[in-house]
Amino acid sequence: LVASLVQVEQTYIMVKPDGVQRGLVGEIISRFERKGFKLTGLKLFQCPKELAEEHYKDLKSKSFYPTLIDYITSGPVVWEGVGVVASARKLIGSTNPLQAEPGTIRGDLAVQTGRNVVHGSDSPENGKRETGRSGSIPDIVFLKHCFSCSALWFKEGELCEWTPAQAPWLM
Ligand code: RTP
Repeated sequence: LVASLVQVEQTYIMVKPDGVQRGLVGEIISRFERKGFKLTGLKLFQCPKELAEEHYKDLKSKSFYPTLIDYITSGPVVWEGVGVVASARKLIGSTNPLQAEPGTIRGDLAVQTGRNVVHGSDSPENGKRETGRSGSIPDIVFLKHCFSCSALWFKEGELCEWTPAQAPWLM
């Protein structure tokens, strides 16, 4: 058994409806895979209004809130890894795609703030709130089972625990 001492985080990455409709799911997932993060949960579904309202409750006073709720409907994925929350935000780029750097997902693939193709948790705390997982999970070789969770976007049993088959260059 090999245990890892590094801090592992979880983030909730949502491919937003425009990303799904534009066929960018594979491209966005691919960027996180190539970066080296581990996919632990993936599902495609129509987001209920109540869930969208709970997810974006901090933005309730904003003028764009109603259109934001209308916009959000499907396609969440979860990634975990060392520093994945901050790293994912960099891969995603600025909220306004016109300010997002070339090379970032929004910088390369989006134009409008209201159609910015992807979401990423903005803190480890919100990563836990959105995925149901938190903190460092020992990286135990040969252990593979469904992980229990209950959070905004994932129900108990919807996240998996797995160890990459190859050498652990990446988390
Ligand atoms: P997200 O939560 O979706 O990852 O986005 P973020 O942190 O980069 O930006 P945030 O300020 O939390 O805004 C959440 C989402 O609301 C939409 N938005 N529209 N029309 C507007 O001025 C406006 N501002 C924000 C975007 O879809 C943004 O991602």
